[in-house]
Amino acid sequence: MAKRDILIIPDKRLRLKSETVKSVDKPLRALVDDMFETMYAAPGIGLAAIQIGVPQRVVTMDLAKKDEAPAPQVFINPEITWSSAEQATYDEGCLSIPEYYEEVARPKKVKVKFLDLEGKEHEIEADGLLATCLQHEIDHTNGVLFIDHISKLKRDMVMKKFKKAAKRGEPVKPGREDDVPEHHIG
Ligand code: K1U
Ligand code: ZN
Repeated sequence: MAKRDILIIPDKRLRLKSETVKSVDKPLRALVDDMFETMYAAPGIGLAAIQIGVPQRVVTMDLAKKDEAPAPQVFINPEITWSSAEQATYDEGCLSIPEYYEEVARPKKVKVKFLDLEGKEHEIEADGLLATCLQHEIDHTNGVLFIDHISKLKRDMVMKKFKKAAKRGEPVKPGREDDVPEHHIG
């Protein structure tokens, strides 16, 4: 197992459309192990393989709360087969856009088809944070970022800040304190 570096915007690889996984084999399981190590270390609740520079349609997730036992989940070739008309809003973050949070409206419920680590197909109906996180991660597999769902004005401001930091080789510092919602602090 190895912790990998997470790509940060404006890295162009984050805009790639990832490839369908052809075979659920040993190298794929090693990739999943590395993704979990990277996701837990970040820390994050989800990760798409492209965020560590691997353009394969693989997603890891763990939505367990701090006081709960770990609940790792893997989604290979995840695909949305149905979305509700009803929308829900969530204050989203992204490990590839550190320290930036913004409200995003997405379908409240989705059905998602995927393969597990044995190559077995499943279809689940997701609601709440699972629905939000699955849509966020499936977006990553298609080269879409959560800032693509916010206003152009806000997106341009974020991109400008990260491009400037990348040029200077600096990490991006959090902006105003009210950029980060209270439940994400501490
Ligand atoms: O894909 C990613 O960049 C990971 C991202 C997943 C996500 C968060 C919120 C809504 C949708 C998708 C993160 O994990 S950001 C970090 C985060 O939300 C978090 C980290 C530690 C504890 C609790 C939350
Ligand atoms: Zn993300």
